[in-house]
Amino acid sequence: MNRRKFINFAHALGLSGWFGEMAFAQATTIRTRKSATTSAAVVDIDTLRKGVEMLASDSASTEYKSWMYWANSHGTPGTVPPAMAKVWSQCHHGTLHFLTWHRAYVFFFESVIREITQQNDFALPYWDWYGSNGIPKSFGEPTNSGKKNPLFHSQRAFRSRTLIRDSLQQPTFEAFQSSLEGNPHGTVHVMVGGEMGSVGTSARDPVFWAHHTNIDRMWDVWLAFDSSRKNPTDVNWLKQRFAFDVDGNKALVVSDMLSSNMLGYRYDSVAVTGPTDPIPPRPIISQIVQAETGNVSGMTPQALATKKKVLLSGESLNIQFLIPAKSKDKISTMATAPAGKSAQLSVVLEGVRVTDLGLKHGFEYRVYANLPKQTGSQHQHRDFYLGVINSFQLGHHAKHGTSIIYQISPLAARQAKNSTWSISEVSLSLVSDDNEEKRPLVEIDNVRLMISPEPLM
Ligand SMILES: [Cu+2]
Repeated sequence: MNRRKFINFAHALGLSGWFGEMAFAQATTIRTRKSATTSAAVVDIDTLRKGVEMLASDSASTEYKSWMYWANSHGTPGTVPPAMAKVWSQCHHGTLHFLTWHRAYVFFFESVIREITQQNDFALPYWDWYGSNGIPKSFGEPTNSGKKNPLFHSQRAFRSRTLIRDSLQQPTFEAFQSSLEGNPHGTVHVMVGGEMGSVGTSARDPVFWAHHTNIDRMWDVWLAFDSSRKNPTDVNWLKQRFAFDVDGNKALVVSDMLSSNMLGYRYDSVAVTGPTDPIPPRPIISQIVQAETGNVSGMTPQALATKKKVLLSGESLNIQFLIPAKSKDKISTMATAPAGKSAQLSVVLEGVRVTDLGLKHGFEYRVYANLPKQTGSQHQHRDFYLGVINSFQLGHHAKHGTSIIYQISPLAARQAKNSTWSISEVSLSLVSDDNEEKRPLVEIDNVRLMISPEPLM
């Protein structure tokens, strides 16, 4: 029962004033979700071990209290039987409900563990990937006190990758959420690899729950940063309801989950620690394209340059669009004007497809605009960072190809002001931490430098 409902209930019973408040304080337990690597989390980790084992012992995946029911609720690699259509393969990715759906999902899973283990104080431990190195031991070791560790998963191919904190600097919920979903969220999925590395199987790996509990924590971290941070107020967003059982009784409405407190839990910390994001050097391998800027008006969307057939391996790649000297002023005015005031500059990746090897191997590129050849202390990561492309988010577009659009203008305006952009070129850097892999992981039909009267997305 949440606070608002209790207070209404108290009023109905004729309870009011301090008595209602006191009864509320006693009736509601706020449980604490703890970092998995702290000693405070030991009891919860033991409970989770027991719970996972109990869920796994029920082999009927259509049972609410079975391991595969919860894994399938997130995603399945195969087709969903009609009877389960409302509850399986429900995860929201790339939508405005990435954080909300996953908050509800984690909440109901946590309640199931609490119920079957009868540990009323249980709260899910989280994996603080910013503050700690690698998978927490409690999830990463095959055995625990001489017995098989239910939180371990043998199909992991853990590879370390760079975690970006820029999402936490985004001023709006929408921008925060979409940035967070790429990196760190998708990055950690790819980093763990194995079943965690693709949407259809990720929740089969127990570390999924510690990962998504920390993603949920990031929502609290973002809100706690300062009072200007606000959740959306859109009515349709607020009234969205997510159900997790076939009868639709285990359900939550977004307006009832706007803070973790509303759902009866808190986090032991909303601080983010760990090193800040490094600005990578501009990749050494460069593909150069001459831009055609002859009759650029900016009145209709227009490609200034196209690089055809780009193959991405694990090596970092820079694509350089050269701007002819005579057009520098014109392009610079267009690219650095505020949105709505002049034309906007974008880079569009068309026909992005993952190769079979890319699907199997996993990949991530951090995408930057106009990376300087040498970085200095005056540079900030967010002045160059556009986002990430990784196999977790691209996995389901693997075969048919998809388009990705990056707005260059807002960054270019800041870069021009800081004199880090020379305007004789626009460059797109795809930075990978996997330089050993030389075979193609991703194919792109066209990489275009576009100018248009409005932002393309
Ligand atoms: Cu996820």
